[in-house]
Amino acid sequence: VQIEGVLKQALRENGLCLHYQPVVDIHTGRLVSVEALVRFADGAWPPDRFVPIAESSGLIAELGEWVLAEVCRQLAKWRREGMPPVPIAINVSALQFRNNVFMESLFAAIKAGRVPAGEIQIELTETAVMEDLRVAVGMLQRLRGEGVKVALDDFGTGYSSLNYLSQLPLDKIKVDKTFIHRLFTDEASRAVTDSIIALGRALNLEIVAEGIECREELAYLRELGCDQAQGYYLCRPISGDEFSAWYRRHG
Ligand code: G
Ligand code: G
Ligand code: NA
Ligand code: MN
Repeated sequence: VQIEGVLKQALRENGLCLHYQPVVDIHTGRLVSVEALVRFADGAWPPDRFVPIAESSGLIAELGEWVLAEVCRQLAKWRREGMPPVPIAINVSALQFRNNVFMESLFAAIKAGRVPAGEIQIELTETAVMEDLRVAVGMLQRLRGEGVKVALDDFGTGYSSLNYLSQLPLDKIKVDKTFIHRLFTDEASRAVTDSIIALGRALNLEIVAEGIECREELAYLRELGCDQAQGYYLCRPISGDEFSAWYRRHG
């Protein structure tokens, strides 16, 4: 509806911004990477409202270009400030992954030296890779070949079959936050979380728990053998400047 017009304007008039949410080593608390999360600068609409509209209206290509350019700009700014390199993970929707526009822009940016491949990571959902496994495997191999790490996001909410997971050249899986939220109230969520972690370990994948909101969740996941953690308890998504201050304090 009207979001489409507002988004189009925001894309042209610098009305969007990225927030960054740290992912830390669950044992040491040290920073591993940050996830980029797109926002309206004035907070007008949340991303779970406008990203789907960007997709249905065709603005997703432009949004993806903007996100990639902004990530490159931010990495360069942090580097100028003397910050040690921190990889930024970019969310890529199923549509963006399948229509290739974003992926080709990413490869072009790396090739042109606009960003070091090791400083970009990709987060994909199960739906993005499920539709055509053969094509997805090819794309993941290309990313891997460049040195771009790939995470399977919201893991456990899609059609996770052991068969496809073992065929995918992935680096990490992110246990969906809905399981983490129900860890101590729902036996089934705890069982699912336990088995996702066991599966990730068996396949030699890095395992990230997202949506951690309290100390008890963090401790439980550490005990279970999770590798990395992300969530409001550790740090909310914050601006690039706020993040460099956080990193200076936190290491
Ligand atoms: O930021 P928040 O936690 O509210 O994210 C809501 C949803 O929007 C998540 O599913 C997230 O993956 C998605 N999202 C956030 N930033 C981007 C982006 O830059 N590109 C795409 N495709 N999705 C994003
Ligand atoms: O789909 P994806 O996993 O990319 O979505 C990430 C979303 O999760 C973002 O909207 C982010 O703001 C949100 N998020 C990050 N940490 C927490 C948390 O601890 N609790 C909740 N409820 N949401 C979180
Ligand atoms: Na994500
Ligand atoms: Mn997620």
